[in-house]
Amino acid sequence: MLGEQTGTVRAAGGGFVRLGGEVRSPRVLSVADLWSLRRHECEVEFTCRKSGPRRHRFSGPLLLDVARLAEPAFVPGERKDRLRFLISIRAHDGHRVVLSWAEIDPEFANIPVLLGLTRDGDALDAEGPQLVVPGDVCGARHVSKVADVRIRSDSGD
Ligand SMILES: Nc1nc2c(c(=O)[nH]1)N[C@H]1C(S)=C(S)[C@@H](COP(=O)(O)O)O[C@H]1N2
Ligand SMILES: [Mo]
Repeated sequence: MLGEQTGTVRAAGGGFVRLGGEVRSPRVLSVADLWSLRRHECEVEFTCRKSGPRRHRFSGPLLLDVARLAEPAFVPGERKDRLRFLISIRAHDGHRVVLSWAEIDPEFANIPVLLGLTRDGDALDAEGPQLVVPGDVCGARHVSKVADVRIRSDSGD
């Protein structure tokens, strides 16, 4: 459901992704909401220091399209304003990763980061979507079981 629901995410994974932070339109996205967005596909290869080489195929919406649903609090049309923003991704098991907005911004690095809804052909509906960062050498940013996506600006001095 796209809407104003702001309750907590189910503790044990899957079901919902909370989307918030410095945004005009925070929301809780259901798996069905994510499936309703335009899907992209990608194949990634990475090496984990612990478990060795891996290759997976994912499909799902762009993180950019998901993040835009929340209407990040940018100054409209100001490219440099967007450079202050970052995206924090948190998984149900506590694994956390931060991206800069510029990594996914079409006017900067334009990396097609996905929120994968399928991995190797299997739906991830029960555990929740998986962040996929094409081009990464190590697999640690391919965060599975995503629970929270928070958009924030650097307001330090
Ligand atoms: N939620 C979550 N996602 C995670 C991790 C984790 O600990 N928690 N580990 C990462 C690391 S270090 C790697 S190498 C890959 C492993 O992917 P695999 O399941 O294909 O081996 O998942 C990544 N995603
Ligand atoms: Mo890893």
